[in-house]
Amino acid sequence: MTVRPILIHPDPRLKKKAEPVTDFNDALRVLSEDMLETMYAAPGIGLAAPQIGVMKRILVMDCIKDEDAPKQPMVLINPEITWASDDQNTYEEGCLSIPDQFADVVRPSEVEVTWTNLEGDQQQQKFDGLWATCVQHEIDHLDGKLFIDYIGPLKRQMITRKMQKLKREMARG
Ligand code: K2U
Ligand code: ZN
Repeated sequence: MTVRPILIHPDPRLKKKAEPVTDFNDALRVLSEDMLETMYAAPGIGLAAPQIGVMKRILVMDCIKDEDAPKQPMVLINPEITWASDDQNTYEEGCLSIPDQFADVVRPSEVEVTWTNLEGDQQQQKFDGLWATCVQHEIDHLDGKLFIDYIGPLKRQMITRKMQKLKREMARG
């Protein structure tokens, strides 16, 4: 298992649409394990493959925030939202690819998602609460969409400039 580096916005790979997964092989299993290890190490409650530079439609989630509770890791391959509630929730979102920046994002409070699991079986589940926010945030990543795409252009530009400065400083080491 390997903790992989997480791409920081702005990065063209974070704006590209990821490709459907077609090979359910051991490499996919290793990728999902690396994604879960990278997510827990961040720490985070979700991670999408494009965030580690892999342009494949796979995401991992574990929105159990209580450290003492048992972990509930989920691996969603080729996920699709098949239903979304009219009722909406506002959540102050962050992103592991846009560190230390937060903004209120309004999303449907409940979604139904279908996906394929690592065994290649079709799954379907309704998510609500933080799980609903997280799965929508991660599926957005698979479509090259970031939470800052939901905020005004001025705040988005300010955040992008902060990240460009951060990357320049990181490059200097
Ligand atoms: O995709 C990511 O960048 C991981 C995101 C997932 C997420 C963002 C907003 C709301 C829910 C999930 C986070 O950075 S994981 C960090 C985190 C931890 C607890 C609550 C919210 C976000
Ligand atoms: Zn994110």
